[in-house]
Amino acid sequence: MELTERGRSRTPQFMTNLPILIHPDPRLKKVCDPVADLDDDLRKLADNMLATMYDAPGIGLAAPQVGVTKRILVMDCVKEEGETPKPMVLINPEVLQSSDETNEYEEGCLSIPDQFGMVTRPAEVRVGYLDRDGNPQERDFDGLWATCVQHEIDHLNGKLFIDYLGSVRRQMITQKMKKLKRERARG
Ligand code: GNR
Ligand code: NI
Repeated sequence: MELTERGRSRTPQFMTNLPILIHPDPRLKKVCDPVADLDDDLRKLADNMLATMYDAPGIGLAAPQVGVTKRILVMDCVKEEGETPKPMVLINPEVLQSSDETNEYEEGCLSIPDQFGMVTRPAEVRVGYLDRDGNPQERDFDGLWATCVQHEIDHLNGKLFIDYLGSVRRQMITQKMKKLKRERARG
């Protein structure tokens, strides 16, 4: 496996990369279950999700993308090389408030490789969640962070960015992904 510069610099050896599910997959369409108690296994899962995200590389990752249908997401939208990374773990996240102002962003998804589409979302959101230590937090996100956290929370509700596109474009992307999966399965 080839590590990116980000992956090499940020992924300690003891963390593991997890395989990322490709759309279409029934696990990507499920409404995920809330985390009832945050134990060491779930903390380890979150750490492995961060390692997987940095290695991909991506700016966010939701548990269903690695086959775990629980309400856990990780993200780090610090994009510039050389800037201090800001890994975040959000458990049971909930959007508490959304701005009327919207942002349009060309979104992609690690579960829909190499496909992109414009999605309009609230420009700012206030999100409540439990952090990695199980402490309740409330935080305002804007810019790319706001887009990303809403994209990830959508995953926890079985929703993908292509669900915001027209049905013709969505079906075309889905057909491409089916073909990609067939090719990968053949090897
Ligand atoms: O890495 C990712 N980039 C991205 C770009 C625009 C909007 C959302 C995202 S999230 C995506 C990683 C991913 O699929 N997370 O679920
Ligand atoms: Ni995604």
